[in-house]
Amino acid sequence: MSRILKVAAAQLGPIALAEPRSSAVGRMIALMKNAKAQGAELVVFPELALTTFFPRWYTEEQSEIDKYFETEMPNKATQPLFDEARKLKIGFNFGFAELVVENGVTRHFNTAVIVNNQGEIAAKYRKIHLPGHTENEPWRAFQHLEKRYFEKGNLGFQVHPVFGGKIGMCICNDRRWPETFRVMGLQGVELVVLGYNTPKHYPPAPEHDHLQEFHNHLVLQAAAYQNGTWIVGVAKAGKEEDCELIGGTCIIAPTGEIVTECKTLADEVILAECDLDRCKEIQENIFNFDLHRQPKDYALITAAKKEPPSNH
Ligand code: CDV
Repeated sequence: MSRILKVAAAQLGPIALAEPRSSAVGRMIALMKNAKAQGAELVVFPELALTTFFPRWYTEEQSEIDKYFETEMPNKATQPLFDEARKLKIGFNFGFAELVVENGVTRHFNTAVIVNNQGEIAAKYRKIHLPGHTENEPWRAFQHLEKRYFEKGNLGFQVHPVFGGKIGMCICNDRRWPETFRVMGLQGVELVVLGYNTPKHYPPAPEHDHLQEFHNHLVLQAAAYQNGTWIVGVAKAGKEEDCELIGGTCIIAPTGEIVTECKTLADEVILAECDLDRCKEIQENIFNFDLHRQPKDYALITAAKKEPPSNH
């Protein structure tokens, strides 16, 4: 049986503050049809794909923020996306803000799901590395309030037996942390799918603004190589309200090479034939964990950390 999985990355251009979910879903369906026409079996969308990136705005009104969250999935707004996927027999991955009541407690997560080609949710991930801050910081050109509006994910970094391979997920800031990928690498991951909303401007260190695109590819390429896995990284790109978001959507081979990359900052689809057996080129050689890893010397990595200051 072929181990080649045809994967599309569906970059989204900006989503305006006033843009309804129905519009975002309509754009995603158009991209899904385009991906299917290119032969894709799985199409990957960005983080928080249904709305504008709302953590840019501060409010103390929880009800204002809860408007950006989904209380069920699929729901009325997203059902057409699930229906189209089933009709086209294509799988997809996308991110959304999830509001759930678990054991009587209301919880807010930055979530992504993998949906199989029957339109059924096959796997879920909740973002673990939440960047930004918790209080209003008016000196910033825009806020980044993920630490205020979300809590840390509670599902870990799992690897799922779907689409004939071992597939994992993470979301945006997670990709900057080597541990994210190593935990999945230790489970033999063959494809990691992730979406991101990365501003060009980073208020705490604006001297790094010109490096945003470089850092994006640097971490993704290193992670692919060091774990011998395919990685699909998908941006929400372009000028969203007053914030420039980087593009750079790409598909990376287990050798760390970028196989294909978006050229625009708008809605765009790229595709690669991902031969999952190519993971062995790395996983059985230079990064053969059984032969060469030295975990006893890495103990500090999992030691307890110091508590951060309250507003970070
Ligand atoms: N959505 C994100 O997680 N964005 C962060 C920014 C704030 C640095 C990122 O790592 O791209």
